[in-house]
This record gives sequence, C-alpha cells and structure tokens, in this order.
Amino acid sequence: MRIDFGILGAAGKACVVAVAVVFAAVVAPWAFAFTEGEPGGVQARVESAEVVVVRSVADDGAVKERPIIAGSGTAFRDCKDQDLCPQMLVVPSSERGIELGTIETVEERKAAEKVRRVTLQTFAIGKYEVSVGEYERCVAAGACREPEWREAGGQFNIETGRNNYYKRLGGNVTGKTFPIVGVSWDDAVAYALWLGKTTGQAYRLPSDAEWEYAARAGTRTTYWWGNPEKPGDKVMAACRGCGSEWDGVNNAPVTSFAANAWGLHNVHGNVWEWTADYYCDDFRSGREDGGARDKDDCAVRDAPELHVLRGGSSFYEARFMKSSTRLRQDHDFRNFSVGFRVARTLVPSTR
Ligand SMILES: [Ca+2]
Repeated sequence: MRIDFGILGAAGKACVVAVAVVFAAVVAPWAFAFTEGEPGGVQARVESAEVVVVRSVADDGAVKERPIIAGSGTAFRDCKDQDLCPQMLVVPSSERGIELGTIETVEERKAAEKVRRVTLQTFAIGKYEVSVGEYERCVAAGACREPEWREAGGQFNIETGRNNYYKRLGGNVTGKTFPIVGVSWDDAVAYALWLGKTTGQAYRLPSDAEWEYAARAGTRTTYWWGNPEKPGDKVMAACRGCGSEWDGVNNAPVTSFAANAWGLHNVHGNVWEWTADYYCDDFRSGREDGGARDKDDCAVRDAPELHVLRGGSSFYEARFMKSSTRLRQDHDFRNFSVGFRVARTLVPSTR
C-alpha cells in the first residue's frame, strides 16, 4: 500500500586523486569571519578549528595540497570527476555538550523535552542534496537500483507507467541538477557504500545529530537564518508558504537559495533527507558522541524499523523544515519529495 506522504495526489574516468586528512587537531581560539547582515543575523561562532588538507595528484604526478578550514564553507571532492564525487564541506567539531533538538524556545522545550547534548568530532557533509546526475552514476555502475520513477515496467515509471505520481513533476524529477527522489533509506545507504568503495573514503549517511548540527551551523534559531521563515519577505527556501516558485508544486535544483554559514544548501525545505538513525521519539536518549542510533533499541516505540527524515520539503509547511523537526518512515519508503545527502568520516592523520 502506498502511504500518501505529500500534499499532492496519492499515491570511466573515475579517479581517486584527492585525499582529505585532518592534520591539525585543535587550534584555539580561532576567529571565523562570517558575512555581516545575513538574514536573521547568523552569528555562528567556533572556538576551535580543524584543518583538512585536500591532496590532489595531477596527471604528471605532481602533488598539490590545499588546506581547508573547518566551517569555512570551502568544498572539496574526493575525485576529479565532478559528476561522480559530490562536493563536501568540512564541519567543525562541536564545543563540549552542545545542545540540539528543540532549543529555539523554552516553551517548546517544555512540551517536547527533546534537547540533547552531544559532542561531535569533525566530519564532512554534502554541500547539496545528492543530485540525479550523481545517483545515476551509481545505477550505471550496477551498485544502486533505479529510482522508483525509472523502474522498468513499474506503474510509477515516469515515461511508461500508468500512474502520474512522478509524471506531473516532469523534468524536476529527472533533471541532473535536481535532487534524486524516489529512493528509499536502503537505496541511500547503498549509494553511500558505493561512493565509499569508489573513492576509498568512509562515506555514509549523516547521523540524525550530525545533520541537525550541520544544518544549524552554530545557530540556535528555528532556521539557520533566524526565526521567521521569510525574514524581511526574503525567500530562503522551498516549502509550502516560503514564497518560492516551487512551493507546493515541485522540487528545486539542489543549488537553489543561499547556503548556511558552513556552506550547506537546502537543509531547510526542497526534499526531505534520510539520516542513518533508527527513529526514537526520545531524541535525548541518543548517543552523546552524536553517532547514529544504529540499533532499533528505542525504549518507547510504536512501530519498528523506522528511520529519521530531516528538513521538510517544498510540499510541506515551514514548521516541518525547522532545524529540530524529525519525521520517520520505513526503510523501503519512496516518495517524490524524499532524497538525501551524504556524510564522510574524517580520520585524523598520523603524520
Ligand atoms: Ca533538504
């Protein structure tokens, strides 16, 4: 049975040439410059920093190294092939016991009791939601299955299916620069595993806590830009009521809208994003190191084997795209407004 998830309707040259390694553990205090006058007054502050060095090897064997400061918004790739390797950002380690969850207002906190303290290590996360073009590479390699809208003989096939579930969204589902949708949690995990094998790096889905930490980029507000969804009537995202051309109608290109202070696009809105965790309503009971709840061991649960979705979508109202909002779905659930972004573990260098 198809669960009606959205508002609309029912139903060769791959090369591993770049290696990023953390070589400087902590440099404190570290002053970070953020753009003044961002909507909502973003004031992310980082008191310690890590430096990641992206090392690339040219065809003639020459080695180039480029330092990237965590939190600077500078992206790197793990290979030269731009369609193969997603752009990744270095997220700084958190201060000790940083709060995540419903921290925006005391009133909400009392009601939800979901504030959680975590201490996160530096990691990397996708600058964008994984695009159709990127996911297609995994399908072509035989490591990922087709998205629901391209399954041969499937009723939802965007060209041959009798159901118009994806068909009505047209090129915003199939275009290479749009977020891949119609992929389950299992598909997202398969993609990350394949990317990891292809690049030799530890790709995975972000944990629930990592996702929120990266989305907030140091802020404690409802959205990274502040509390109103349209600060000064400025359109910041695609959601129902956000004011964008895609609201309630379609998915937006992954590069749409302004990035947060650490360089991530579309954490709020556009498409929902799978995280690694099993869902537990008691967010506070998650791991203190911010790692994923990888066992379905929630003390209170009314359904088994559900995974966490984050960030809302263009088909949902703004309250669903808050930094703290969490949704849950089955591991095999697929939908036109559910996609994902990848994360990567950064292993400290021993040199
Ligand atoms: Ca999103």
